[in-house]
Amino acid sequence: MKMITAIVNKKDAGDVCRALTEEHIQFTKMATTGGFLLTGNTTLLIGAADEKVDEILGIIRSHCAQRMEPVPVSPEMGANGTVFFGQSAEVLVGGAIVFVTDVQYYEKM
Ligand code: 2BA
Repeated sequence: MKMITAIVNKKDAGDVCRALTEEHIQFTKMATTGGFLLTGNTTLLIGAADEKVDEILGIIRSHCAQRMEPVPVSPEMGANGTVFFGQSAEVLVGGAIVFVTDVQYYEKM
């Protein structure tokens, strides 16, 4: 058995969750925050039989998109006391960040 931990852009999370449910794949959904951009994303925990992993990764892959997201910039004070925003930057986010780990033991109590 494997544990799939998928960090999904919140714009894609609804589609990914719907597609997993349609295929009767169980998951737990957590509201999480990216450490760099400090914006919300969704982390899915999916316990799955080894032979289901490729199918699940395919579902996640086909419902996630890569996007350029702005990096927040701090306002700066101009020489004449006016406040302005420095040059904005962007980073490429997602589609999804996925970790697949071995499950040593599983029991439904
Ligand atoms: P964030 O930490 O908010 O990062 C958003 C995007 O910012 C990242 O996209 C990456 O393109 C960029 N980025 C992150 N840290 C950076 C840094 N120190 N310098 C420059 N750019 C940086 P993704 O790589 O697609 O990651 C999307 C989200 O997935 C991340 O949101 C984080 O919540 C999670 N994540 C990514 N890699 C991870 C890892 N190794 N372990 C745990 N979570 C991870």
